[in-house]
Amino acid sequence: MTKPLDGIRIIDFTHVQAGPACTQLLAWYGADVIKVERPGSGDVTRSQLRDIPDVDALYFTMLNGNKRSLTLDTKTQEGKEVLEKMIKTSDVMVENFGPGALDRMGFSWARIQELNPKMIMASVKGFSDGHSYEDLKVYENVAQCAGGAASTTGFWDGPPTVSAAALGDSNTGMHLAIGILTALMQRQKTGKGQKVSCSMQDAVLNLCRVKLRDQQRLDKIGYLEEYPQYPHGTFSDVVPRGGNAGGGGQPGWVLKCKGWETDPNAYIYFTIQGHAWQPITEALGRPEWATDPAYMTAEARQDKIFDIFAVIEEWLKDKTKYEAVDILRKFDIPCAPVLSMKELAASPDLRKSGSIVEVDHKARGKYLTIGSPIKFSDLEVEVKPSPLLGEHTDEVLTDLGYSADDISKLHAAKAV
Ligand code: CAO
Repeated sequence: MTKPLDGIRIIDFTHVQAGPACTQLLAWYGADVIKVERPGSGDVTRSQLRDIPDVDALYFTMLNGNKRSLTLDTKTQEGKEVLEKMIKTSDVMVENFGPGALDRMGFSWARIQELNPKMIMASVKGFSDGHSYEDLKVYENVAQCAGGAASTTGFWDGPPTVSAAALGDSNTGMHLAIGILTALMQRQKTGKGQKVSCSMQDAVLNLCRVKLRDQQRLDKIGYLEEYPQYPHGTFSDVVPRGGNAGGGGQPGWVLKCKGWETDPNAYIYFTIQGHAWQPITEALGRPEWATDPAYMTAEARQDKIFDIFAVIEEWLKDKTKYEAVDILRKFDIPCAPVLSMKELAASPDLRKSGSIVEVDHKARGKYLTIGSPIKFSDLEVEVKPSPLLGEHTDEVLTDLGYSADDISKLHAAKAV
């Protein structure tokens, strides 16, 4: 079966998470992604947080499936020549090195355009070009702090907190993938390549847009009615951390269920949708609240929202998170159990949908990885294991037109 990105060749000059997450997505959808790695060591994640000695770590295998691996020392003259040939014959080059690394290697955007005017050059950096922090190297949590996620996450009496979700890394990679696909579409019309950049700060901020909304509301009226600080607490002039409050105008909270004393995830998230108040009162066995003016409207409920949550927790006391959701779903109440990674890994639903898949790696054997979160009616995404370091070096060089003799010379020169 042909894949949508069949025929698109991508030089994958990425490492760690942000770049590899982007190129893995494109590889799932059919692009020929050639991961270019330094001979001997490769992407640092191959050896980071290993669970099996001398075997590629899960950090690497889960971000580099469906790719080919070429080792190439691009600081040698021979290595640079191989990269030049690759640039001439590829469609896209993706990189997330520290600022200036590619220029220092001799592959500025101007040089790349000279080699291949149709090339789409895609970069992840911590901050955008021209930003006063543009020279900084950036990892996930740095980006979460710089992009507004940390200052708005956590509880009001605690420090800024980062999320476990890779808002800086994988999220920026997803943004970049959209940019690359957009540039490919534009190239079909113009015949020209272009440079596509996405900064981790911008990608985090894009996901924090409701907090920028809140800053402007706060500036104007001095309070934010959906935050736990309202109406009993106080607001300063910056968006506060709101704990587990719902950010979209529907009050919600994480509530304890049966077993919370020993199980750290025996909780559900419960949302009080305005128009679902009547079913909520029914579900809770408090039908009188539906017609009581002190509870009937969202406005009337706001000053006692935590008393209401306490009543719901009382109701949840003898129900597991699954039992609770099974009852509440009948009343159309938006809610879900808080699921642990162990529960997600074993979830039959996620296995059935291909959102978590098991693949077989040459050295590691079977492991779980994330499958495509995007589902298509006319594309079956096959998730393949990650390549060993340099597994496809000779194959890629042969594709580029190198003879067996030339390839031996490149090996001897330690360029590959
Ligand atoms: N052959 C020869 N040299 C190679 C090479 C190859 N195949 N691949 C990489 N290199 C060299 C680069 O040329 C560069 O050398 P110089 O610094 O001497 O010019 C060096 O390896 C890589 O540098 P780096 O700055 O990318 O690496 P680092 O480990 O110091 O920093 C990181 C890592 C992630 C902080 C930095 O790359 C960065 O800020 N990237 C942009 C933001 C980003 O994507 N961060 C998210 C990472 S995911 O958590």
